Amino acid sequence: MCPVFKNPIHQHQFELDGYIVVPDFLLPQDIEHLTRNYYELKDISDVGVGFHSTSHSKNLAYKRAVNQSIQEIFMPKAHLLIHDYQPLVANYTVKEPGQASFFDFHLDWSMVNEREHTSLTIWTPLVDVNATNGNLWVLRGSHKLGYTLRGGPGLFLFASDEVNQPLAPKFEKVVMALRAGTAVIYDHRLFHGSPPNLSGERRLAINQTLCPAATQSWHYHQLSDSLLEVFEVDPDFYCRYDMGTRPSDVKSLGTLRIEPRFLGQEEVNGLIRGERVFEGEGKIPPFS
Ligand SMILES: O=C(O)CCC(=O)C(=O)O
Repeated sequence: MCPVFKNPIHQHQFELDGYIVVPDFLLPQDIEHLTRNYYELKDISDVGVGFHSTSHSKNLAYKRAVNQSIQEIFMPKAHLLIHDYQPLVANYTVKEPGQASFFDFHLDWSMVNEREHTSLTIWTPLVDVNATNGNLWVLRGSHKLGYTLRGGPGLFLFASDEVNQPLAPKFEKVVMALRAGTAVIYDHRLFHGSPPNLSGERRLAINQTLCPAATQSWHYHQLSDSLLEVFEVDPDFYCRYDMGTRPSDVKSLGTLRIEPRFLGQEEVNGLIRGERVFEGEGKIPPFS
């Protein structure tokens, strides 16, 4: 696979751990702008409870406006760090105060053919985050678990034969305490999650997803326990798509028969081997 990062230290860390941490990815004025933007664009159909993301909205114009306004800020900064990658979709992830904002360990959708390419997310909180207000957790090194396929409806997680079962506790859970504007850039094969926001304030963060520039994005849709359909999708698909439905306005590449081997939450959580808090130690200079 082609290297993702321009800086070999970033690349080495990314290959080893499945993520890197970039302090000061956003400047204070970016944080202020993106926070104001969330409230100015705010969609009235936004569910507004527990954990919610602007990607859950049914309002296409709203999703496109969110996407564009985030990409304008994120992509020039991403290009300083990352080789030739294109934006797929960007959204705000929001945790309202309360237990319902818990988002347990999971994997994001596959967005490319992961046999050949690496897609990723730049996750950046717009407020300081810690164990109380819904910071990010990652399972360090879990991008090496083996080949999986992920997609909709919901967040299905199919594990190939390369993923030995039963799963053993072998990955360290890293609990990130981060300043606002710090980016966690993670491989889409990396398990991550976030605890509930038990503070009294809303927690805002941003997800920007990317894939290599010359690469076709794919979306996997589950038709039955043993059948997936694969679609070639353009970046705007991720705004247009009516979640939960079979994609209708993109090219189908055909179906893929699989031996049902789905990983449940209990098995995923069984991968955790201990816990460590990351508070910025060993951080890598941002744009060197
Ligand atoms: O914003 C968060 O707390 C986590 C978001 C997340 O894990 C996701 O959108 O996949």
